[in-house]
Amino acid sequence: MLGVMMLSLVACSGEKNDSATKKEGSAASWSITIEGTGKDPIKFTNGEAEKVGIATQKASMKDKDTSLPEQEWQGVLLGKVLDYYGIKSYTTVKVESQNGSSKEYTPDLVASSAALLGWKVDGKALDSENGPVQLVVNGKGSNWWIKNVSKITIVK
Ligand SMILES: Nc1nc2c(c(=O)[nH]1)N[C@H]1C(S)=C(S)[C@@H](COP(=O)(O)O)O[C@H]1N2
Ligand SMILES: [Mo]
Repeated sequence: MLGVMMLSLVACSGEKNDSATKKEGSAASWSITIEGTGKDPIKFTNGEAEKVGIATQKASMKDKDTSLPEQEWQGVLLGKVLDYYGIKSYTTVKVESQNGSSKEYTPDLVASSAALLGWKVDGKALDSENGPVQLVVNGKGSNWWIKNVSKITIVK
């Protein structure tokens, strides 16, 4: 009986994953710290991302006057993540990588659908150079696309 149930679960889970440890929708386990909320730091994980709601949308990077080829990204909208945690008023949102490089984003951009915390591009999980999670900013240059996102700071 249990065997049958497990089999049907496997059969029903949509997407195929490379490894049994990977959850559907998320490429891998990851964690991003959200600070500056006035409360304890938040541990935003791939599991929480599924609760926020996974988005699949096109994005293209700008390079000088041209748009690079459109890619299909899977991730969560940055604005939706902040909504999920009830984070409302702020001056900017700072997104920081593992190596400490960062950029600050305006409330308008954060609330728009252009800013996505992405972990999959064109159906493939990000490599270790860019991922596990990269900030994707549709229509902006590469300096806006922070790789290896590890911390988000709410600047009040
Ligand atoms: N983690 C991380 N992401 C980053 C940076 C960085 O130093 N570290 N630099 C930014 C800048 S200024 C640029 S121009 C692009 C460079 O990305 P590329 O090497 O893939 O062109 O990454 C952006 N994202
Ligand atoms: Mo850069």
